[in-house]
Amino acid sequence: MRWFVPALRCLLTTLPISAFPFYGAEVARVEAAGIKSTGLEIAASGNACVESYDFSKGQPLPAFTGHASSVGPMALADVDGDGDLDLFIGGQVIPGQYPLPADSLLFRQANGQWVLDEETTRLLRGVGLVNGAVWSDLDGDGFPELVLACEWGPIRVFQNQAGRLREVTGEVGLAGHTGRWTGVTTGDLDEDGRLDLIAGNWGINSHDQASPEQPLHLYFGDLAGSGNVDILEAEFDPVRGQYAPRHLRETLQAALPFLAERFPTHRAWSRATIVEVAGERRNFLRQLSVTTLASTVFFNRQGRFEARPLPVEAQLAPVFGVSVADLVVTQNATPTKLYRNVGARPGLRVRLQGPPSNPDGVGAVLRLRCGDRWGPARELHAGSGYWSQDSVTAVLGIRAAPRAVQVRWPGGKISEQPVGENTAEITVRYRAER
Ligand SMILES: [Ca+2]
Ligand SMILES: [Ca+2]
Ligand SMILES: [Ca+2]
Repeated sequence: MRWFVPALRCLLTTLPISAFPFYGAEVARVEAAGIKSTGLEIAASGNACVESYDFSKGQPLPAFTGHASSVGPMALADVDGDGDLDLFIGGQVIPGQYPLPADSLLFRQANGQWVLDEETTRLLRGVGLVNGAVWSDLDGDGFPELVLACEWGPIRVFQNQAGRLREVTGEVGLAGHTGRWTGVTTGDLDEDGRLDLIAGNWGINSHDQASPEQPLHLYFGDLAGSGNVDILEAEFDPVRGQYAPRHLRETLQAALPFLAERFPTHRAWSRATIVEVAGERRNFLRQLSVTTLASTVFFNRQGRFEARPLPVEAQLAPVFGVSVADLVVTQNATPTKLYRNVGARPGLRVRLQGPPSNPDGVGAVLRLRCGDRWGPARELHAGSGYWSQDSVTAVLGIRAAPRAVQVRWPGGKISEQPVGENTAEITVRYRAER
């Protein structure tokens, strides 16, 4: 079964994750020798492969090889700075084994063919339940970092060292911010030229609460001895200072019949801790924790990230799509919210004309100089969060007389183009000799 997700994107962002067995779609023009133009990759379930679609011929192209994890988000960028786009394929879940971590993949283009990057794919083995992925040049060296929104895990960051990835989640201060992250994108919210992270989470308007002092725990393991993964949701019992099962005795008993014998009364159940519920199977029990459920901005402070929760309106429901326009957040069953960056106003439309293998300039970082001051950095993404994708046309805010647009192309080349005072739209072309 396949879904043509883009046509349904507005609808799908309002639906819960459990409504669909998979998701993920990526639209970018991919033009290189041997690779068909104007491709659309579609994530599919079943054998968990990815297919591309040739719009010009109206037919599917050969599929990417599948793997055991169900495909989630995808993101395109020129990872190695050689001019063509490379494809990250996120593993969202291993069918039937939630919440065990899934594998993700990286394919690179080489001589017009997609080739599995085995070294990076090894690095991404068991990387987590990936709900969102974005390539973004967080350190400004021309090579995009890989940023992953992981459910029951952190926002993971892989630094890109001239095409080779290395995980720096701990070094940049993100390891402790575990959440049920639903999506991630980047944008320069404080206008310092460095790209900040904006990450969707489940919000704080539910019975689940989490903090570093009192994390939300999920216990899982083969409790019934059946070879399957059983899950125990837990909540903190402040009276006994321990974690207790959150569900009613009857509910859990249906899945774990031995509980009826061990806890014959509701009174006994009311005093049960998670460890007691697991009983002699406690050694099979594993635990995941989240320290925050707030959708959060992480400001980029030169190698470290500083967390700041989004306003309370963004916390009312789970966030399933994040896009920087100003900043658009789509939530489950609530209207899409637009957070206006009050420091800027809509202005100059900028379209890039990149090299033939990356015609839209995906991965380029744009800044507009007005008067003597550079405005916020804007990066062009192909894929990011959960069923959301940014436009390849950037609209850069104008607050004084515009002077010039600077473009940092994938690979690090920088070009600058003058802008007239009354210009509404310009195109910046990539020139190989720069
Ligand atoms: Ca490349
Ligand atoms: Ca970088
Ligand atoms: Ca910034």
